[in-house]
Amino acid sequence: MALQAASLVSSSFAVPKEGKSNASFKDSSLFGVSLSEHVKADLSSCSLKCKSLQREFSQRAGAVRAQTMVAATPEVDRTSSEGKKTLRQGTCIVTGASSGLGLATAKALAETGKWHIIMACRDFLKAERAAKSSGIAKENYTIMHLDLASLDSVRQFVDTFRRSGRPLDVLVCNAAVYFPTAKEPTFSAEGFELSVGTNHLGHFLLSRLLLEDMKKSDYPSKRLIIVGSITGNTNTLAGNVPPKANLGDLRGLSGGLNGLNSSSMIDGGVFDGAKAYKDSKVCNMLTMQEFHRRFHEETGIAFASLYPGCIATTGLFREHIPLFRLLFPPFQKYITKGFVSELEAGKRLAQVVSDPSLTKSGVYWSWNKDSASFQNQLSEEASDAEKARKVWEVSEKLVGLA
Ligand code: NDP
Ligand code: PMR
Repeated sequence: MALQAASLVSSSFAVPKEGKSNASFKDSSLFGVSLSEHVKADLSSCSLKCKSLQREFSQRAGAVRAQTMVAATPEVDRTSSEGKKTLRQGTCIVTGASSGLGLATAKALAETGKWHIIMACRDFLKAERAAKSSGIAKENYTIMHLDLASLDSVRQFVDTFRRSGRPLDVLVCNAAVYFPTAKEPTFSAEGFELSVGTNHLGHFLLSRLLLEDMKKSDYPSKRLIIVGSITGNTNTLAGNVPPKANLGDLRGLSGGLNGLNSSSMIDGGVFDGAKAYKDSKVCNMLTMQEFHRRFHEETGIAFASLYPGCIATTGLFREHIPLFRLLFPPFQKYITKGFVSELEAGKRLAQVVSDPSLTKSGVYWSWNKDSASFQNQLSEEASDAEKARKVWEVSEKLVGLA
């Protein structure tokens, strides 16, 4: 199997009070309000010293080129021809680097020459084509198979990465799925509702396992980053578009999100794909803070989440109705003014990876209209330390770490 091979190697718009809305977005509605409703939106307020060996091999299942790196133990500093000490090339894993934000980030980082990107993707061929067509130099990336909807795949990815001999300096948890029009839940390999299973649980296991690798790295500025979102934050207008994120008492998560003996929703409610996505983003943001509390002091690793802006053109909206996909980008560009291009969003995430001014841990980054980064405020729920601890403990059990 090709994938196996790869794995080797504002405001009249009424902002409802937190937790009071139970309206939900279905395919009969657009932008979160029923098409029959009036949109009352006034938005005004609103180098590596490593020797790299690339093995090219073709596979029957589609001439897949898999790259594996055989890396010598790198030194943090190397001496340039002018005799100056320079930082070695860093290694950064980006999940879901085959499109959208992940791809743009991989490109932005690779272009600096300072990073080797491990593109951790579920579709090897797509990732290879994406890397090539966006012009990422061959020596600056390696594709490794990772399907976050399977915990076995996550473990296998970690093994593959370890066998590459590379150090791990930065991990970017970027991949996500969004099923806004689904009437029924779908499930991951282990039977978790697919959006929380992929966006949260898959990344939770991945980052927990790879923390050990990051601890070993001698890189001076190690970072673990998860892409959060404004839509999971109910202290914003965007976060108040129904259905709103709400993890409740975590009864569904504790039950395994399997839709059989437990609800497929974290709060134990009826399945709603848009809410499941937003809930998963709250888990992402809580996870980063819990990582910070547990490991920042000991490891020096900076743990952060971010909202890069509304990248309304990405594949994230592939499951949405065509009318939404047509109108969402102009809506975000001209009405909310929250739109950001993939290129710009990629630069923002790349900043969180490597900008010397963004080393703070336990924070949530956002950008203002002039594209300047600032430390943003999370919603009450997304900054609830007790909830973060509970999400962490329940997630540990679900992924087999406790
Ligand atoms: P895309 O759909 O373009 O990118 C998502 C990536 O995740 C794709 O590469 C996809 O792979 C990958 N992916 C999905 N499922 C899995 C899986 N099971 N295993 C491995 N990889 C998987 O969307 P975006 O670029 O917009 O999303 C990137 C991040 O940005 C997400 O975390 C999203 O929540 C966040 N975000 C996006 C915003 C936006 O406006 N677009 C706003 C705020 C946050 P494949 O190519 O194979 O489908
Ligand atoms: Mg939202 C300042 C206003 C703002 C911003 C920045 C976003 C971002 N959105 C805003 C406002 C509104 N949106 C308003 C007023 C509405 C109702 C008309 C609205 C609707 C809406 C829908 C239906 N918005 C959406 C959807 C989606 O399906 C997207 C979503 O929730 O995906 C989970 C979405 C988004 N709006 C955003 C952003 C960034 C998204 C999508 C991406 C994400 O959170 O990951």
